[in-house]
Amino acid sequence: MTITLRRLSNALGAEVQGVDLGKTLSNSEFDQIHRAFLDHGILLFRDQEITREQHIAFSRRFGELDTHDSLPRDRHPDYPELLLVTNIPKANGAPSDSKYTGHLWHSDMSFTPVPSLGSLLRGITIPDVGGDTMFTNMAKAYDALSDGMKKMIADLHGIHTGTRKIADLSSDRAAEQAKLNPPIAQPLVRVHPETGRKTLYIGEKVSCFVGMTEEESKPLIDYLVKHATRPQFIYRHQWRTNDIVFWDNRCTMHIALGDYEEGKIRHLERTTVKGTPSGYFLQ
Ligand SMILES: O=C(O)CCC(=O)C(=O)O
Repeated sequence: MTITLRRLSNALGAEVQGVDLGKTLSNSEFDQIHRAFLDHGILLFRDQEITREQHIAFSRRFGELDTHDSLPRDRHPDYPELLLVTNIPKANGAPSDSKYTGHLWHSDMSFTPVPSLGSLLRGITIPDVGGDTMFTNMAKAYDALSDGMKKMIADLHGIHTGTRKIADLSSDRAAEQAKLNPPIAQPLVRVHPETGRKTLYIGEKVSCFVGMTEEESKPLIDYLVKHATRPQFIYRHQWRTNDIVFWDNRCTMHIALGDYEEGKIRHLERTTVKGTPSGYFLQ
């Protein structure tokens, strides 16, 4: 296979062409993909008509896979390595638990002691219009801060929760999530373990900073999220069936826009590669 790259935006992302993820990649092909992942933060593979097993096998080359114990309602009943991101209603007609997955800016598994290295999301059924995902480059966002701001935030820790939009939460799901995933403190500035670059680790699931009240923290959280999501740091992905998007959770953040017509089916499946342990519990 001859692998070529096409950049997706000025800020981040590259499409990898000439790869069939249904086949076992040689070490040299894997190394090229791994290098591209570190260089671009997001990789897009189009036209990958692969099975669940092949999706899992490719993902596993990047590290141990999460079995989604922190999100038990959303995992595939037969494949714990797959997380469902679907609006297909349940058999009893109730709304899907993952209908609103990702509707806040976040980095995957930041609310757990083992935040994710990267996620591989496969588009299976995509609305004809919309249902896009936006990604932002958190290394560039960090670099663009003033020296004064960098100094001020250097030692802060954000408290991450698994909470999502209120409209999303049935009260039993909220209670279950809170029990499974107690609030965890994560450094606001992290060093990417493979590139050595500093990155901002913030998002809309951060409730406050350690040692500060929510009222005190909110203006800074809001500022940093607004700063990190400026257009110059963004790539907006328009999904097609059989796309696989692989993002680096250590240096990017993303949001599912929900910009599609109610009633249209949107079904994707995700593997989550485990990262290195990070953060500490408060109690
Ligand atoms: O559905 C999407 O576009 C993104 C889903 C998401 O945020 C996630 O899998 O973490």
